[in-house]
Amino acid sequence: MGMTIAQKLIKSHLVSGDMTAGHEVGLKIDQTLTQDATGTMAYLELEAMDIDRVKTELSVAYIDHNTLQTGFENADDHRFIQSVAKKRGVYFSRPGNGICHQVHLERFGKPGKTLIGSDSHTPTGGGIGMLAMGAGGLDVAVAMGGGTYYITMPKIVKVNLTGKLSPWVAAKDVILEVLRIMTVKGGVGKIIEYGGEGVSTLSVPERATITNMGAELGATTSVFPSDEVTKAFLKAQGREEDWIELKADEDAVYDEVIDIDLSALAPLAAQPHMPDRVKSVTEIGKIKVDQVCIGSCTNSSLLDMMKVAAILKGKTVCPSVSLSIAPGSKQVLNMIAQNGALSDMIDAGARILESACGPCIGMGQSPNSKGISLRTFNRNFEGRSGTADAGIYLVSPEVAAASALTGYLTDPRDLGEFPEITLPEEFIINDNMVAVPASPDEAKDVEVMYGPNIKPFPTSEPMTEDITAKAVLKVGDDITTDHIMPAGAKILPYRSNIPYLSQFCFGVCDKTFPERIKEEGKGIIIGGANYGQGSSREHAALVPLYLGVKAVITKSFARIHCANLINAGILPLNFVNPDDYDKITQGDELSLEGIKNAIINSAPAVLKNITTGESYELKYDLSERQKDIILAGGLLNYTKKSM
Ligand code: MIC
Ligand code: SF4
Repeated sequence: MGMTIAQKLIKSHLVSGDMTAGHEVGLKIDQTLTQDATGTMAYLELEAMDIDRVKTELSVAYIDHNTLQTGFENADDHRFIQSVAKKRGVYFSRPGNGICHQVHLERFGKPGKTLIGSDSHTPTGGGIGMLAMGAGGLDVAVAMGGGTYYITMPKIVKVNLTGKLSPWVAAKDVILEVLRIMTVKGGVGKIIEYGGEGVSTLSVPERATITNMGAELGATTSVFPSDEVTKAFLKAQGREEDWIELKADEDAVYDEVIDIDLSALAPLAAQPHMPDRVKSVTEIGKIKVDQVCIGSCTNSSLLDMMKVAAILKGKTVCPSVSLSIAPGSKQVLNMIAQNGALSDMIDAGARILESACGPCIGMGQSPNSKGISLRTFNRNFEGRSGTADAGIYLVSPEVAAASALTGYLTDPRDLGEFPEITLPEEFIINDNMVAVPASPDEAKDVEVMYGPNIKPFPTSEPMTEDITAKAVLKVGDDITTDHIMPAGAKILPYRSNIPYLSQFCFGVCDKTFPERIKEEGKGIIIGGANYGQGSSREHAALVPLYLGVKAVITKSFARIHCANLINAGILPLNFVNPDDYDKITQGDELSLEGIKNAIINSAPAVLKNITTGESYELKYDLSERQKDIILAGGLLNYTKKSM
């Protein structure tokens, strides 16, 4: 039987397990990336594992998230990461060099390779035929040390593309359409593989927009074939030798097929506060806009910037709109500086930001009260922008630029003739902002620099026989990691200080949560479906661990967060009967009697509600390896034990 691209990538990196959907497979990881907001933890973990030199083919540490330096904290973290990187054999992409996913695609990614990154948008690399996945920092640290990365063998969904995008319709509209069809829960346990004759009409940056935002489907990753288009892109990056061809076999069998006719798509937007609340721009209508932000790892390529500049050229941003633009990398910024496109943006009144995540993670540019902000980003979760009552719409660069000019949500097709942009045959290549690590000899003398804000991460204990605790918090469906552990300019500088961060845990849902659980000393969280969607931040598990969360019981989990809970030694459980969720009230006294033995013996788990006298059947989806991790009290304890 023929194979899909995803199956070929998995097979060529398979270390353990069989490739039956639902079974655990262990994969060899060729490349890793970290960013600074998750990187401090990842490198603290690497240090704790006492790994001398990384063992991957390539590991890169990027500084792109915490670049607003309003105190010493972020700069100290950057210095810490730079020093560990130098010592342990990791390339270091300095602040200013760009957003990790954009730079990695341009300069380092290779078709056919595996990549894990401590950032959920690592699947961007799927745009050039990599098996690229987001993971918790600890999993990335283990992979840097040469360890295996484990996933549940996903089902493979083919998105069959036909036709060609019409003028003013963008790659962003393709992924918004996939989100509309599949929803933010629809990709869990799946790899989304793009195929069909429409693929060849999409450039690499367009493919990368699509695989990037595939993270919002909850998918393990997304992948495109590596073809002549990929080859041309790598050649233009001076890396033709990195190209290999990668395509699905003619007789490959998929678990599901979704057909999308590119020619039939129209400009779309995701409405507040979920990336799958998608409607066409015309259906939503001409809502007044206060702010437009263009950039992020989804839409900050040279192609995107050139389109935006062409739309803005010779015009003025509407007086009631603030337009900010962050080109995705130094390469992009430098190229638009040299070809004059930057000047067109500046002339129109755009506020040019550094090449970093910026407003996407709430690092500045929070909208006004009740503000409407159109963003070319990938997430519009409540509160993420830094303004609690703002409404964020996710759109293409075309819709964003057109709306910045008119002051209301605008279908760019109203603008008239579409500016045809073609990618250059050669990009400007200058990797001078990537610091090469010290040689093993020199590394001995490199001192790792810790700042006073870097606190040890919380320790966890081996699992107890029983767990008895209150349902200290009950939340609904689609709880994101931005609910559990918010980001933003005020909180992000404390990513290496778990005790400080803990004051903000679940701040979006219930500001009293940290105080209440501290009073109890421990607790169980009750959640709905798709609990923990969004970011890879292991802080969303480490902070609850620090506060005393022992178990999280939900209707279902998002992949990366569930792995992070297990790594932290917090037990993830699901209701066998989802209706039992309704029978638990926040504050109920709960008991998981004999849970340790149940796990050891693969016996059913039962939750007793001491307050109501009821019992509910629970299930857990843990491999033997994951059981051992939970029993040991987390991956760090488990790794130390097995060393
Ligand atoms: C995000 O887009 O939510 C982030 C910020 O990039 C996160 C990582 C983090 O929280 O540091 C992600 O996507 O994993
Ligand atoms: Fe950065 Fe936003 Fe991309 Fe996350 S989604 S990596 S915050 S640009």
